[in-house]
Amino acid sequence: DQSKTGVLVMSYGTPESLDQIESYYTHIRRGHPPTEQQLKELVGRYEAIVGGVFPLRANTDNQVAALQETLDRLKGEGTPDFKCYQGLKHAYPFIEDGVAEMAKDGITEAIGIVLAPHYSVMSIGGYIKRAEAKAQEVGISMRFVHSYHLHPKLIEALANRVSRKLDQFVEAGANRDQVRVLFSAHSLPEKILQMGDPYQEQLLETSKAVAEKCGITSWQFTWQSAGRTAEPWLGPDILDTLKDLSQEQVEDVLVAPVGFVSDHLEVLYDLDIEAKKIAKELDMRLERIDSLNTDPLYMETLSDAVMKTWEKR
Ligand code: FEC
Repeated sequence: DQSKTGVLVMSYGTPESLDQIESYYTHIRRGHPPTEQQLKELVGRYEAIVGGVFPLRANTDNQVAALQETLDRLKGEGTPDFKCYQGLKHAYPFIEDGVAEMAKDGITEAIGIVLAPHYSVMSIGGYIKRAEAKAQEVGISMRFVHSYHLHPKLIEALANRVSRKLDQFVEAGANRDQVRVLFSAHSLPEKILQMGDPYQEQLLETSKAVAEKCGITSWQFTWQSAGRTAEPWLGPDILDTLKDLSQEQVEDVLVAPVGFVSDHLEVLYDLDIEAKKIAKELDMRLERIDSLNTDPLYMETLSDAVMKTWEKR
């Protein structure tokens, strides 16, 4: 259908059953299978979050459907009909499958967007490279949204969530200013800094904008979920940050994982289980803001970014 403009909505991807974890992990490791021990640990983490259910699978489906509805609803005069397709980095349907599907439907023009707001050559750059290569192969002209980390609606959605949780701390007897807000995101290898990568700066910009919007001064940024490899990763890691905060006598911590947009392993395990356990040992109260998932403000952020990129074509 040539009258439609494709929207390739890209996301990380997750296994769909416990027996798919090994091939998923092998894909993440660029074809190198994990050791038995590594595999066992990862299976254990998935089992700990929800026992055999992979929440990112349904969450991505829901986000893509909600974006389609939002694009249909906000379509203006002169905007084309957009049709969303899914393309995942490490699971079916892969990025290449999504592009092939668009070609099968006769689409010749498409916009690509990733369900992650901050650009790094190692994250968003990787998605774009694969989509672009496949698009060229099948003759689709594609343009990409590179980041949307300061979109006013994204900042508003995140600020609402931070404020809501701070209110709960206050209801439980804490002083609002004494709650330390920890903005966090997935760590990447330190070498990205030498490459002039904007990832860290964009994350700090989002954190600052959200802090300003909710009028908080007691905040800092920290990394999480660093890979288990020998090379140095960006730090400090949240588990070390919690230990430092305990030394500073901080008792109340609110984590805002602004680098993630959905409930999945890195939030449900790394924060809700691992970080909470350390906080408990340190006698701290740790809460986390709700994930964006299909928040209408997030969907409008995505839809606006898609339309702006289409207008610039
Ligand atoms: O719920 C789920 O099933 C998937 C959760 C999940 C998300 C996610 C997002 C990001 N990652 C990023 C970078 C890396 C780098 C490596 C790496 C490794 C893993 C492993 C699992 C995993 N990641 Fe992930 N990531 C998720 C899951 N990630 C599982 C493998 C075990 C481990 O190391 O913990 C290291 C690869 C290597 O070995 O070379 C680098 C970045 C994001 C956020 C942006 C995005 O969503 O694309 C960056 C969700």
